[in-house]
Amino acid sequence: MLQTMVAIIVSLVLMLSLSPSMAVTVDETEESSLLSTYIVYVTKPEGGVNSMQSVDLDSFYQSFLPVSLSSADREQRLVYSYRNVVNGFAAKLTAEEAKAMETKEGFVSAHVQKILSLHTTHTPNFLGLHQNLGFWKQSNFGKGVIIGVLDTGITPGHPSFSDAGMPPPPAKWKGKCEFDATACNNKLIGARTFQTDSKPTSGGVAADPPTDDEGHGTHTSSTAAGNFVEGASVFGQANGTASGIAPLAHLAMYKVCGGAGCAESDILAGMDTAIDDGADVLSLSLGGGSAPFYADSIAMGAFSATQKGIFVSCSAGNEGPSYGTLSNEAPWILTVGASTVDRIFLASAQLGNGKGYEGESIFQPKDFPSTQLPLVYSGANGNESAAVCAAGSLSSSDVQGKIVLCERGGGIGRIDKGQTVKDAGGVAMILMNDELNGYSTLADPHVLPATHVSFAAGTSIKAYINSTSSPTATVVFRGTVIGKKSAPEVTSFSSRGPSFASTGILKPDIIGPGVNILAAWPISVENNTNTKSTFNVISGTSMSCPHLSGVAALLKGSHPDWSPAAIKSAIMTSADIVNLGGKPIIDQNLLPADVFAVGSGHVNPSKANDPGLIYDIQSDDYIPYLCGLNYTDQEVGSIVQRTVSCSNESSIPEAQLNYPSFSIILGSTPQTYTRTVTYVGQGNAIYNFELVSPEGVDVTVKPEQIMFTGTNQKATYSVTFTKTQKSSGAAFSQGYLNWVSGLHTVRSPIVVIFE
Ligand SMILES: *[C@@H]1O[C@H](CO)[C@@H](O)[C@H](O)[C@H]1NC(C)=O
Ligand SMILES: *[C@@H]1O[C@H](CO)[C@@H](O)[C@H](O)[C@H]1NC(C)=O
Ligand SMILES: *[C@@H]1O[C@H](CO)[C@@H](O)[C@H](O)[C@H]1NC(C)=O
Ligand SMILES: *[C@@H]1O[C@H](CO)[C@@H](O)[C@H](O)[C@H]1NC(C)=O
Ligand SMILES: *[C@@H]1O[C@H](CO)[C@@H](O)[C@H](O)[C@H]1NC(C)=O
Ligand SMILES: CC(=O)N[C@H]1CO[C@H](CO)[C@@H](O)[C@@H]1O
Repeated sequence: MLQTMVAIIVSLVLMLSLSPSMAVTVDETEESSLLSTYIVYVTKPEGGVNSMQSVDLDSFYQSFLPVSLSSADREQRLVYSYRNVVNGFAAKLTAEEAKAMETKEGFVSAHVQKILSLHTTHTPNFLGLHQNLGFWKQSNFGKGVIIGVLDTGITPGHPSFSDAGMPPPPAKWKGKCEFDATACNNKLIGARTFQTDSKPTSGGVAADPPTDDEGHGTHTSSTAAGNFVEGASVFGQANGTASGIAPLAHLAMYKVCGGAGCAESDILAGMDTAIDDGADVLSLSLGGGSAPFYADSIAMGAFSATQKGIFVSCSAGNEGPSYGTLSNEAPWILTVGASTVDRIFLASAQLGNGKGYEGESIFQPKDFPSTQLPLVYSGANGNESAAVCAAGSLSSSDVQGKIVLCERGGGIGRIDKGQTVKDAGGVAMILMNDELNGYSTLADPHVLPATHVSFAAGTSIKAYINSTSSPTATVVFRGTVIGKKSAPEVTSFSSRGPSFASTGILKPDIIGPGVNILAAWPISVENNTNTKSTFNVISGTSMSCPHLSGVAALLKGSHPDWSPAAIKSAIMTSADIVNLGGKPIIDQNLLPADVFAVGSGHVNPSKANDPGLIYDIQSDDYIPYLCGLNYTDQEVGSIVQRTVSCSNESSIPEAQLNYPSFSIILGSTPQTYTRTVTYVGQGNAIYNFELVSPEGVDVTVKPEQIMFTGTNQKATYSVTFTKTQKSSGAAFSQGYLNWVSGLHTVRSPIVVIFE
């Protein structure tokens, strides 16, 4: 988008300087090219915007636009009038016009919209959901719940979006279908496009149907709520019955992303509409990095959604494994990191010295011979672009008929590296990780026989190549293998905490399946075996987010009275912290993953359905929290959409929010926080605490026991954190607090960051 803008300006400058006679005709274009889409926040008019007629809302917002414009022009410039998500609008303005607006009464702030990016079968069973028993059946598969997905569009007619067995949408549903009348059904109950930058708009209504040209939105939608599809596979791998996590939930697509990314004004418009339409859960697999919540449109929109009882699940980002790389950090959002499942698409690199290294590929040719081939390292000549198999970098190397070892990285796509090898006459590729990605490998639809191996394996393979005058290797394809005991593992790309926007809230909240996820795909994925498929395997926190959106829909189905914070608490306090083998969850280095990687742990839907205790939060509880972040009254007011005076509110430190986890920034002064839990079990219950104190910290909990005699009773406890004398010098340390009854363990992770 920015690049396009720069390109337009550059070409205009060229045109103007080279052919002055054209100046007249390009003049208009030049003027409009200086218009940017601004998000403008204003204070609410008397009586609020919610009750206003659309025309009145439009004219109220238009009153902020330059008076010099004709009313027709003002109508044109107003891109979106927001009703629910924020007090504000999106409009096309020049920088001068935006500046001039600042003096208008009721103006709060304005900024040029940012462009956010996407965070790009077997998984229900991996999550303990089985078709004919337990929680899945009990939850009615999310029947009657509506999941709104904000993404790249959807593919109507795909078998995952069949409405077999689906009831009509609930009466409250007000959404629209912008496809041809027959494309929507009882599964896909709504589909709309919000794409201001892809085409001219009149009043913000785009003419394009919300078709998915990319694949991402079809994949995420079917992950959250795809219907059962038998015999789903990709290139013959992962063959089985595919289904979303909430296969009987309804879907509504809000297409807010296009080729250039996802524009803030469109995201806000999608959320605004989804709130009006009657969605129960919103799923956003996109983001734009950390920002204060008043400047983070997803956080702003999500607050309004949450206020209306809508659950919002978002991807954590793919910027890992470095610390502090999260998107979507607001405490009212469920922030979802990505982990592996126990299924691998096994392809082993088998060397001439008899050693073998396990790797992955989704493309598994049946006819690839197991005979040894000459093996070369692409970077053997010391050329860095050859080492990462950049396009054309191997054209002068002799790789004809050979198997080539390429390194990950250099900004070159993993599949593109294979194409480079193929173009240069190579017959196969071993793709080795860089050090940062460690043991996290991915199964890709490679264009030639290939395997992706760890950094450690790659280093050994390099040493082998160096040790002999005629190194050889081959790739042995072993197909789909299920039951990997170290799953779930946190994958390298999953963004890590701490949260910049609010370090006193531990993020991410949860991890879920996000690596090598099979789900619906619009176009046939082609490969050189000529296999066509309407499913694809891709990876990202984009893939883990809709798993959690589906889980939230199941919980909403089984507990219609639970607030978004209650559903979130249930998911977090019941999460698993061990893998299938009963060992601590590990990361890309095969080391125990820390809290900034896993948050509360790996989602366990059946346990989340019966959490014992809930840490609930009401919308108004966020006001003292936001004041405690030292936001101005106006900033807090624009998030919560009402007039707030922080000096009148009881401001609280971030860690005092009734959150189901603890993130404490600790100096020499002891700190005490309280939490209030609500009992959601049956009958009497006694809970005792179980504590693992973070190293270097003394933790005391009062009282030591809490008792309940009936459902929905509340109890408050306090926790005091004191730094002990001996300090290991670590930047942070972690532990956890469990409340344990005969039936439940309610777990809260603790992280203490040392000042
Ligand atoms: C998938 O499994 C089904 C049933 O087991 C079988 O009939 C079908 O041939 C398999 N498809 C592929 C592509 O392996
Ligand atoms: C590496 O190889 C590429 C492609 O052959 C070439 O363009 C580039 O100049 C080389 N770089 C160095 C440092 O030799
Ligand atoms: C290969 O061997 C040479 C000479 O023994 C050594 O300098 C070099 O570091 C080795 N390279 C690798 C990748 O092991
Ligand atoms: C807010 O300001 C107070 C007083 O200056 C300070 O103690 C506190 O740490 C600040 N909070 C945050 C989140 O920055
Ligand atoms: C703050 O409290 C004072 C005294 O109670 C009151 O007069 C004032 O209106 C309040 N301000 C806001 C913005 O609520
Ligand atoms: C990406 C890719 O290599 N696609 C190939 C899939 O197979 C067809 C038919 O053989 C080729 O034409 C494509 O190039």
